[in-house]
Amino acid sequence: MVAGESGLGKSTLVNSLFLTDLYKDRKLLNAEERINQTVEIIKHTVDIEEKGVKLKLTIVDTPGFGDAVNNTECWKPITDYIDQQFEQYFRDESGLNRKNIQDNRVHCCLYFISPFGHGLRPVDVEFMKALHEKVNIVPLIAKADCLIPSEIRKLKERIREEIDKFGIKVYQFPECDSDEDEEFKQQDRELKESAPFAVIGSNTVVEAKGQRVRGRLYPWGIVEVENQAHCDFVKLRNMLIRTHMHDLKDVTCDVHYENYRAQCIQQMTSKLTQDNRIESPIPILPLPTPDTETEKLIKMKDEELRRMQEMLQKMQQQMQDQ
Ligand SMILES: Nc1nc2c(ncn2[C@@H]2O[C@H](COP(=O)(O)OP(=O)(O)O)[C@@H](O)[C@H]2O)c(=O)[nH]1
Ligand SMILES: [Mg+2]
Repeated sequence: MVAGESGLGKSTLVNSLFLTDLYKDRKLLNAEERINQTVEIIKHTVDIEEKGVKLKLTIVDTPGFGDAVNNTECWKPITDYIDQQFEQYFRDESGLNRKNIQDNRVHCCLYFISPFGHGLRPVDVEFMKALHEKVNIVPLIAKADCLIPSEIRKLKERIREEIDKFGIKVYQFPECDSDEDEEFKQQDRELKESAPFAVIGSNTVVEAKGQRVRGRLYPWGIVEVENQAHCDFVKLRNMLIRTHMHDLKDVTCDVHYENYRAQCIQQMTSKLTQDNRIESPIPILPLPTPDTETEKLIKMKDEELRRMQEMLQKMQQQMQDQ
């Protein structure tokens, strides 16, 4: 998932990251290839192949905030979306067809930070805090072509300090195994030192040194998206689809989803004990007399309780089995 202020290049980056896949059927990309403003949460599914392994990746593009005058709770649609995916998974997991669950949980959220400010803005802090218990946040410095290398270094440092200072829990790259080879360890070190990654997006192909590359053409030169001297795009892509995909999924499953599940179970249990229904048999209600609103409500409530009781029993059973 991508999130952050509107206009920071989220949609462009998503297209740059998975361009070959998103536009597989299109023949040529040209300068007019445009990205329109994103006005709602959009899901794209792409098939990618990594080292012979076929993967189905879902990309969630979000509208971004900042266009409205009032940005209070601008993260709400996004946290709601993440919760909905958890809820769906929770339902499926407690259902009968547990083997074929489609996992739509959000495993990573790329959070875009403006290159124009002096670090995090209050809205960035609030936004990330609203999300950090629910999803792996990977902060990014957007439009890194607007900054010179020393400015990027400073901004990265500043953001790292502020993330610490405000207690924002961004995704932590796991420790590298001590028995890995030296080259791998070096790459891992570089990856960690580069965070928050500074990225550049483009969906046009330009000619640089006789080669056609993804880049941005300025009157004074060309910025190449995949040139490691220009930005951290390649590091980010490798991290996402090669080196850390499994860890992102594991953390989502073991930490974020478990939190959600624990909360759900707690809520359900307290509701049931409150109503003192946990031990009581499921009441069989007489058929509702038509048009009585209260009876309808009671029936609905009972139906809900019955479902929760069932779910709870199933979960208790599952826990016992484990
Ligand atoms: N300078 C610069 N401009 C960019 C970059 N990525 C996107 N843009 C431009 O920024 C504008 C907004 O991009 P868009 O992807 O729609 O942003 P979104 O609202 O975050 O999805 C477009 O004109 C893009 O061409 C970048 O890395 N550097
Ligand atoms: Mg967009």
